[in-house]
Amino acid sequence: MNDESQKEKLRQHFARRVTTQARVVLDTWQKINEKPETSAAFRNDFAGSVDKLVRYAQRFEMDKYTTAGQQLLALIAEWQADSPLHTELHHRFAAAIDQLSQSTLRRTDNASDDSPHIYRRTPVYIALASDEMASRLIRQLEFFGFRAAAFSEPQALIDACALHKPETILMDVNFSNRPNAGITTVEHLQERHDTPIPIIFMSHDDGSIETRLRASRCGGEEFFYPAVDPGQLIEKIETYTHGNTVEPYRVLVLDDSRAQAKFMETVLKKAGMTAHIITDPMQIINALEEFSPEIIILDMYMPGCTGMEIARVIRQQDRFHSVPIIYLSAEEDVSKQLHAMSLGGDDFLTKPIDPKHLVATIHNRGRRARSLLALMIRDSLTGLYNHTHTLDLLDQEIVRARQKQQPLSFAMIDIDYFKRVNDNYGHPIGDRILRSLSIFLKQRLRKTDHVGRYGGEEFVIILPDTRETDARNVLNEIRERFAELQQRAGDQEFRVTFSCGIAGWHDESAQQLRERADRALYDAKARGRNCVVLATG
Ligand code: GH3
Ligand code: MG
Repeated sequence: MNDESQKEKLRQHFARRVTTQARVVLDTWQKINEKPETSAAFRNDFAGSVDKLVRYAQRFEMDKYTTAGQQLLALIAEWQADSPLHTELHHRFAAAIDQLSQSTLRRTDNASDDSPHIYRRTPVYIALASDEMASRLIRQLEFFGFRAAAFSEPQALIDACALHKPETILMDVNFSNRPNAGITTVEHLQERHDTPIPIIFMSHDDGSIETRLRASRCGGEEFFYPAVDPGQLIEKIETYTHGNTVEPYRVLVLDDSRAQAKFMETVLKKAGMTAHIITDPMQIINALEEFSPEIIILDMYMPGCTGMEIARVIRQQDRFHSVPIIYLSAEEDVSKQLHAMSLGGDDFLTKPIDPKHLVATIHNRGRRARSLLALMIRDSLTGLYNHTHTLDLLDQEIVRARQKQQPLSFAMIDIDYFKRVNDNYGHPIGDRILRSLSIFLKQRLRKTDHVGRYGGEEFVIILPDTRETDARNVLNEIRERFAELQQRAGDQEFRVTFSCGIAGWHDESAQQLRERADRALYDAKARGRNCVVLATG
């Protein structure tokens, strides 16, 4: 081994020590965070672990960790020994902890041998009248992998939004304990932003039409009255935070005029879409296969064939039966346009094309097509992939794993004693738990993992490029965290656990892989539930 590579090895060795220590800090924080009222007991442990982190990080010159650790030390100095952490300091800690966990995530991203990591999103701001409720919500949200921050004064919230625009704000109509101050604050706030921030309003005592109207006019997307249930709230927040991760639409354009095709390409790319251009109608079959468009734009008149004829051919393939087709032509005659639409088209745009009109049409068609597709492949209760689609995905991932010579893991999850949950608290609460587990899984797995609802209270996860031992570690972590969640039914609280079986793919058929995971799940149940078991052989 030469000098350089030896040095690099040493560096990596020490780097791992620092990241391991950072995880110890994060774990200790977790204990404090879960139960602030008993946090005094953990103060010294926490201080000790942060101190060690700073010393390691300084020694090995890992600046991000040093800075994050020093920030924490400064806050610990403000935290009186033997007393619980108060709310304001708790928030400041949460921000510093967040920085630290970001650093550990970044390391994980680079390291090739690390297991999947948690995704953090842009923040959710909480502006309520009650501080106590705000910190309870933040803890819940953190469990689901959201970053949340609470505010108690309008100006602080407005400043924070200017600095870092949140994905959504949960706003009490009586924010900061003044009647309607929440609405007034939002009205001010929205004036400063080009695109409005989606707001979730809540009110304990005012559900009148006047208040609801005002809230809705300033960007209120939801209005919770009289009470807000944390479970429902998290579902709503999940919908607004999803909006930002919309994949660009894949648009196929067939136009024999190269200039026109280029023009369309520029407009579409500018609007953030992925465009694929062909000028020869005979290329259409190839393009469909390779590009797999979500929307197709066809010129009406081309040498050799018409757009309508091409549309007919496209529609003859099952896979493209519902892909929207938009015609382009100079045709002003409405009856001819109608005729074209009856032959499998969905819309008509006349040349010269107005870019704004083009983009709006594609957005409308694309959104509808996606939501129809979602109905076909997703389970309506949880929004996860349904049974059939999950099986399709598993087949695809096995092909890919074989081609790329990569590992692949398959996990099956089944909620423990779920029948009792339904019996004790009712079916709607059971449904809520299914949704909560599905959000929990989606938040904590990588984007490339597929989560499906296999049946009733059974879920499956496909983890591409993941060894079974890594998959086990990830799911075990998720299992522990999920079991800690307080579930609620009215004023009763209870916990729910799940069992999980995992099989790594060993060059076998999808069915064999599923059977092995299923047997491992059965073993997990037999071993007393609330555990993760790896399949054998
Ligand atoms: P085990 O730990 O052995 O898995 O026990 P269990 O009670 O979870 O298993 P069992 O298979 O006996 O019961 C599953 C229950 O899940 C029965 C069914 O009523 C419930 N269930 C299935 N689908 C849904 C659903 O969509 N919503 C609700 N609320 N309950 C469901
Ligand atoms: Mg069960």
